[in-house]
Amino acid sequence: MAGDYDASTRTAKRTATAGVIGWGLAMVVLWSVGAGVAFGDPEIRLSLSQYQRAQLVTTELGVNPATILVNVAVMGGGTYAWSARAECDWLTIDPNSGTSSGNFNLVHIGADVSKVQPGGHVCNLVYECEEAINNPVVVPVYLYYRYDADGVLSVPGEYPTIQAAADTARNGDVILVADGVHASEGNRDVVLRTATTLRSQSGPSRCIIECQGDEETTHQAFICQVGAGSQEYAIEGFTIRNAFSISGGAITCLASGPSIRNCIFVNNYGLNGAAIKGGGACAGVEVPIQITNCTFYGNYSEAGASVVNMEGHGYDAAMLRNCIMKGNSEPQLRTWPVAKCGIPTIDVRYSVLQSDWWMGENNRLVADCEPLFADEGAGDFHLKSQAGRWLSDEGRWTTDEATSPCVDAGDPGSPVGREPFPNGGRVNMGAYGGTAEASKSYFGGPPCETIVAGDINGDCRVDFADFCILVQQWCVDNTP
Ligand SMILES: [Ca+2]
Ligand SMILES: [Ca+2]
Ligand SMILES: [Ca+2]
Repeated sequence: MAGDYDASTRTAKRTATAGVIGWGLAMVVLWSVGAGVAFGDPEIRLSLSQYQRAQLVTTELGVNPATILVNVAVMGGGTYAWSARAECDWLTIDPNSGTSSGNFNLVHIGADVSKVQPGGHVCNLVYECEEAINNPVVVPVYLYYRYDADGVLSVPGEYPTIQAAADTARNGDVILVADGVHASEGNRDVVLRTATTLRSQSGPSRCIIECQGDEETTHQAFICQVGAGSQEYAIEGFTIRNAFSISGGAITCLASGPSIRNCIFVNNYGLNGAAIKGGGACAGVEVPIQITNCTFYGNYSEAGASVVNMEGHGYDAAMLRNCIMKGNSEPQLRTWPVAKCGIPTIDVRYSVLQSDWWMGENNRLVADCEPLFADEGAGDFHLKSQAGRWLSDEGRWTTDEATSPCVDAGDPGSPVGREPFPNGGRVNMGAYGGTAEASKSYFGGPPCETIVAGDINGDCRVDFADFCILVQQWCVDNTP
């Protein structure tokens, strides 16, 4: 820190007074003499500037971080008293006053973590000297209070908010979010700067990011600023609703390609892209945004796309698999050419769309493939099934009079995951596909009472259909 003194305020003040008495010219002469003795107006000097991040870091619960040292002096040819104070209660300053005749005083800056919760914090440190022309000098001090032993940052168990966890997370960490409707500051407009997987505790029916955005106060859910070349990371198992944004979407990916899995996007609004928006720098993004088993319902964009809007993302921009889109404004998908970046691509497979504007491989239309949600008006996007549908509120299975065509209609190459038996040996489309809440496969009768070895799809027979699944998955190894 030492050796780099804050010259910015000095320059500004000098410019302001230079015209009055030719002070500027006089100073040039004095400085060029280089006598090493300070003349003129007294001035606070620090070995720290607002352009250097003063960081305090601790990784254990209740343990204060090591202090950092800051030199403070008052230059000006006399002896002056200075004092320092914090604009918060956790920042400690020792000593917090002194006198300087141009000599530097050493000050220890620290944090009392008993006054804060784990997470990221910032506090202004204010140095004052009444006679100084640059009084007061204010510098921000950052505190990273990371408490974690296992790489899983629990919200709110260990960190009060998702943002607090994200502020101290490292690449490869998991932020685990407890069930509930998360509507408060710190749980929306969350900026992710590290390749950290954000996961709900028990899926999208129980973990809701309620953005509560409107024209007056815009809010998004997550803004990914992880950067190019970062390792893989994911956003998994959330319902994200009621975002309202002008330039972004419910999830905005700035030069950043997360995997977005098992999420439900409901009633999000964005002027230039509603649910997911990709964009930012066009170079160096080698990882596309991978959107797998997501459900999009009732999202609306005026000038962009309601589901995925890509701008200048370079490379293969977005890949959708096993998704269901219904009741969104047109267009649902859109790419925008950007100078120098070319036109980004969106690749959609094994998904249900509501118009044929973007029909690709193995996609189907809502018109001939009505997804049969349990109760879309009430926000229940489990698929109807005669063999079994999970009732999240009651914690039990029920059956319907019809079975959704989205059951067992996902990519045969996608893992079936934790889908309960009978699962058809094939993943379902939509947000519950591949999870323990996936609707069961119906084969014209009640599920068989005993599981027969070799009956992969669960239709109670061992036949060629099972053999086909076996062949398709032959030698696939999903060992973590
Ligand atoms: Ca932990
Ligand atoms: Ca299935
Ligand atoms: Ca079978």
